[in-house]
Amino acid sequence: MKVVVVVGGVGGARFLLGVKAALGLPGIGEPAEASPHEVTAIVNTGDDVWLHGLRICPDLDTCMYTLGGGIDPERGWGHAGETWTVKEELAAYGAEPSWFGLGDKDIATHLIRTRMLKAGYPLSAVTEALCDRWRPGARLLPMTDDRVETHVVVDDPDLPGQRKALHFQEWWVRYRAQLPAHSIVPVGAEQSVPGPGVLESIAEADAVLLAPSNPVVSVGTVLSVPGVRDAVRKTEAGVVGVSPIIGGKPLRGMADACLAAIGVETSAEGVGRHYGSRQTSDEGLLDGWLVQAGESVDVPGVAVRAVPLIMSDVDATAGMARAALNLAGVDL
Ligand code: GDP
Ligand code: FO1
Ligand code: CA
Repeated sequence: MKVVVVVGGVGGARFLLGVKAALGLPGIGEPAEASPHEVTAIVNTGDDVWLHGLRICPDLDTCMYTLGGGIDPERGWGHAGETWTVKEELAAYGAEPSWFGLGDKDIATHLIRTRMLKAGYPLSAVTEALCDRWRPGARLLPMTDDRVETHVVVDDPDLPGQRKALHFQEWWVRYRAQLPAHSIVPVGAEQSVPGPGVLESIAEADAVLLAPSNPVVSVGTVLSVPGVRDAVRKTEAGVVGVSPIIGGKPLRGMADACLAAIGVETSAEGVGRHYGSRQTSDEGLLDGWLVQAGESVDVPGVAVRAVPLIMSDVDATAGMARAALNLAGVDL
């Protein structure tokens, strides 16, 4: 069984743990063993940023550390047991940006990535090399090897009456998405091409799942890479999405600010309709849509099922993944 999952960071990574468990693949710390099942994650790289001369790939690292057992579970990003000596030293120099914290252990990842990128290796090869250590038990494919960086157009906080495009990280981390977004743009996406294996894995999948990731700056950015949306529309696999919105709110993070920017209501129904039906709409993606148990949602042309969607532990998440795979027509 080949399962492809479109993911961002925390929501995507936690969902991947459930997909692996649903397929009986080894969990964190368990030895790898032969399996007929294979999980491929297509990971958003629009959050990526150059800082202090280092290439940071938050969603790839969140997936890698989560599946590899190194994530800080409370923060949801960076290493468990992190120390912050370099951050403090940078602050003592007055080095900017001071609003983004790189942990000491995390910096080792960025040093290796940056060195390999500068030596000419594509991000996909760098990611594979980093995964040799973390052994996530799923293929982590960057959506593209090209530079795509999400920017957010806001009213300039320093120059009244003017607009300014901020890197997504500045909007999200520095301003906590509190500056209303006029638009959210994946800069570079139009010229980008899908990373190695991205289109092939979608075409060959038995099921394609859209994780409960941010619909705009995670799943939406992956879909903005030319060819990806088409591949999802055309695959013979069933395509099922999982709502990140429960009771009209994102479970964590500021996805509501992103949805407002593209004029989509923050509700399971709003996001389901935004993704749309593969059968009855020209741009739509979904055959099935999972929403939280008890919610009543209508998405024309899409089979909607309501199941518990809180990823409180791996067992609960595996239940969600089983429901998604089942709705995609896969018998486990
Ligand atoms: P990010 O890149 O770290 O922001 O993470 P993602 O884009 O992968 O996922 C963020 C989304 O995950 C948020 O919009 C949350 O609503 C959603 N999310 C987080 N935890 C849960 C959960 O337990 N259940 C569901 N259904 N969604 C969740
Ligand atoms: N998020 C924060 O809120 N503050 C930080 O200082 C921060 C640092 C950071 C470093 C490496 C990394 O991989 C992620 C980091 N994040 C931080 C999380 C991350 O930038 C955002 O939550 C995501 O990009 C949104 O998905
Ligand atoms: Ca992200």
